[in-house]
Amino acid sequence: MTTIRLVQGDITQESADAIVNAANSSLLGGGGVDGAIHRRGGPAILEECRALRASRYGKGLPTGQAVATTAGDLNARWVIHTVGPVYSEQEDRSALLASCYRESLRVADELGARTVAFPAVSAGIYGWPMDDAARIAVETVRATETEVEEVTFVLFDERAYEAFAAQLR
Ligand code: AR6
Repeated sequence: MTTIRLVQGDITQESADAIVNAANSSLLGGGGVDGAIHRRGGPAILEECRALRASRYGKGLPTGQAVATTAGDLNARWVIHTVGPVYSEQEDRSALLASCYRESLRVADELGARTVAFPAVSAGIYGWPMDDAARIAVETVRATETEVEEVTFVLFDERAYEAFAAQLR
């Protein structure tokens, strides 16, 4: 059984075996959590991302997939980069968002990570409505078979925290 915890705050201050980044397929950084992780984690993360682009992901990391790098100066052993879908009103992309959580946990299992911190993937710049993003996140983690013992959702503001708390009630 995986325990789910909620924390309100900045994920770059969290300690966990693995911290998940809401990246984009370029793996070369951006705004939001991605920017914060690269700023606080330092250049080692970007260096490894560039190497991954050069070796395995020349066309970018596909949406819904996940890949790990070092965590640089963060209080973690690894950063797991996942690419959430951009929200669309025309098309149901929720399977891709669920895949981000499932694939991140799969990568965590491969690494042997037992504690994993997630942000609310896609619920910022990518526009996913927070209540629905929280539902997909919690349902998917609950439904995934994993060796990860503790998943912490680190929510940036009270609104996000409340949306996740409602899913756990
Ligand atoms: N700690 C925890 N949560 C945070 C932090 C933080 N330091 N900063 C922001 N959030 P977003 P996305 C919240 O935009 O929607 C980037 O440019 C934020 O309030 O970071 O998946 C990437 O490179 C929101 O609730 O990720 C991509 O291009 C949630 O984290 C694109 O943004 C996710 O917001 C990805 O967009």
